Amino acid sequence: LEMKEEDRYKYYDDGYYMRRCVELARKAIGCTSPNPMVGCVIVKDGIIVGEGFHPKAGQPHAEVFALRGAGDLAENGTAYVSLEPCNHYGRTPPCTEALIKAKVKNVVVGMVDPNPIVASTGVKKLQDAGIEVKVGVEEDMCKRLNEAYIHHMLTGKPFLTIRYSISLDGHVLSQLGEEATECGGYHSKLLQEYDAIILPSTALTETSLFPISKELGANQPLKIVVSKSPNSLTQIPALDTDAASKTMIISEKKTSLEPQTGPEGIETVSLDRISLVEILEHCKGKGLCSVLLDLTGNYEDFEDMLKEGFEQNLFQKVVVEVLPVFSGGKERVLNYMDAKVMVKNLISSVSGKSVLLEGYF
Ligand code: AOF
Ligand code: ZN
Repeated sequence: LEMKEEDRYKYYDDGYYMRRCVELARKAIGCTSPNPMVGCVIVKDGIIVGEGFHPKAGQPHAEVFALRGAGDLAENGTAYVSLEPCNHYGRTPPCTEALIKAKVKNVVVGMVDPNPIVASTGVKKLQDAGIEVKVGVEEDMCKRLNEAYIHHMLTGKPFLTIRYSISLDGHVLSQLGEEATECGGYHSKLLQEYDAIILPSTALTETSLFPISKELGANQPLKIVVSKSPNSLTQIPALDTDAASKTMIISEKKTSLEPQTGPEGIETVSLDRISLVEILEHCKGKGLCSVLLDLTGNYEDFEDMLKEGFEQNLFQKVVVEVLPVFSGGKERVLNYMDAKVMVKNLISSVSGKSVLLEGYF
């Protein structure tokens, strides 16, 4: 059967173009907070004539880039957007107006924007202008893409994930799987997704434990270092100013770490008792939308926070890496509480030689 190249695309369905939107949106992982990640494609006669994604808060929205690429070809075309087009003047003008001006015929939306100043008004505005709008294509995928943004928008609190590695004999491990220790591995990618990561004090001296990409434009999450013992903090090597501005040290008052004794340029916070709720409050105050509690390295100081997190339902998500090893030795388990906690929507995947499990609370 002979098929012209351009006809090939006519057989793609809405889901195909929406998945492309999500793929485009993910190019800005870690860079858009507090804004969502959004991707957009403009399709004319089955062919993608314009593509775009939202690169960073303050910069134009996905639709603007896609419409720019499409030019006059947008007229009578279909716009696919992973999130409902905005209908307000924020840092940028409303995308609904740009779509109406470009005379698109159809708009296909992945999910409604939970932002109360948008929340379905974008869809209505387009419909009122005579554009046919379809909502909810690849909705689960679009929601997962922006799980932190949605949670933060609806609750005003940062999205909190707990991560750790375990062995086949069920011990919690202080190290990661081989592939995960390098930049580009799943761990490094995960760190990129969060606005802040809570780490044990060993993370400051053993930087290899947290392979954060230094690539230009890569997200540099705030490192919140938790330490109960002041000794470990005096051993911190001088950090460059860039890293220092992205590091915060949390200690307990009884260890009497005065702010001025902290390494230069690093914000130090001392609390009566190290608590996850208080750390989250600090993050909220800084406008951070997502936080990762990472149990890598010497995480003994985290025990109270684990109890607190489970008892007070503070976690939204768990990511567990199962390593192909029987670690033997003394048993090391998560010490949190007696009650049973179930997770939902479990997803498993393979990362190098390890298995990754992700679930939601
Ligand atoms: C879209 N397309 O690519 C994004 C949207 O301050 P602004 O102007 O950037 O507006 C931010 C809000 O716009 C954000 O909270 C969310 O509701 C929406 N984000 N909307 O149509 C996009 N990033
Ligand atoms: Zn917009």
